[in-house]
Amino acid sequence: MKIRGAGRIARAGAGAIGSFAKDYQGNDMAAFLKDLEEVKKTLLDSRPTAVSLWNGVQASAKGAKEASSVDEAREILIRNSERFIAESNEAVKTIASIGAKRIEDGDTVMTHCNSSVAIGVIAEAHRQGKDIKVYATESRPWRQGILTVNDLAKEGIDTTLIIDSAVRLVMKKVDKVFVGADTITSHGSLINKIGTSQIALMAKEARVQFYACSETYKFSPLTLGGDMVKIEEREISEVVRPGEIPDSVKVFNPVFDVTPAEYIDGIVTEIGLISPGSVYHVMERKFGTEMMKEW
Ligand code: RI2
Repeated sequence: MKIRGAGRIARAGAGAIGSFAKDYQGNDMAAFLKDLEEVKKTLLDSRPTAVSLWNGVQASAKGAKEASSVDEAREILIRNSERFIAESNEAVKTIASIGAKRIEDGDTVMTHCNSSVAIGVIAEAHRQGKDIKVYATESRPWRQGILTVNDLAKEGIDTTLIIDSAVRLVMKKVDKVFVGADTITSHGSLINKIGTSQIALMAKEARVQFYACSETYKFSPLTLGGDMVKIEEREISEVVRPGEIPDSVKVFNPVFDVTPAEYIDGIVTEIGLISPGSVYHVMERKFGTEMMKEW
């Protein structure tokens, strides 16, 4: 939780592979590959839900096995990692400019949790001179909404913080919802911070457009192979203080939820605004049919 946001987590994972390669001492290829596998496992086990981490780590580690020496493998990994980080930062900027076009002068926008990509879209619309208002949810239990309202206020955007349970009441005033993504599945569902699916449901009921802002490395090729996305559960101490409730009461603290494709009007990516139904085709192009078969 020191690093928050699926994009930042992916860049940190890629950077860690790069650092491992830079610092590695030794010339034995078999030992290098074994150590690399251990590093990958440690990184991937740290956050199970966001596939961005998986994609960032895999993209950075790609080609190591084919190298003819440890030095060559280290160079490949360092290059991969730098490329992933640069492309990831670039994608955030491109999404901001594409997504901002969906926001019109006078719009009221809602966002949830703390997504640097969704904030980028909203901030870009504001920079373009559009007069916009934003409602941002508190996002219990970690209250990342506090980060969001600080980010938006710094940009000079008219921002209102609401508690999560005020979403339905406020939805009447909202024109569009923009949220981030931790993972997008092969059938176009969105996995994002807990509460996102309720917001999408309320947006649909109120005929409010709902957009997910997601770099394509948040698309999960693993889901194409039938894998389920593991929803991270966290400590009950995030929800209640010690002694506050009897021991017999269970606490369930899931961190993410699933928004089905039919609640999503569009996914704003660095390759354009796409429908949830076209996720498969993007995956096919990005990851390659052969590679996808292996997964
Ligand atoms: P960016 C965050 O969760 C939120 O769910 C947010 O929507 C998503 O990551 C994407 O964030 P967490 O991974 O990449 O911090 O848009 O728990 O910053």
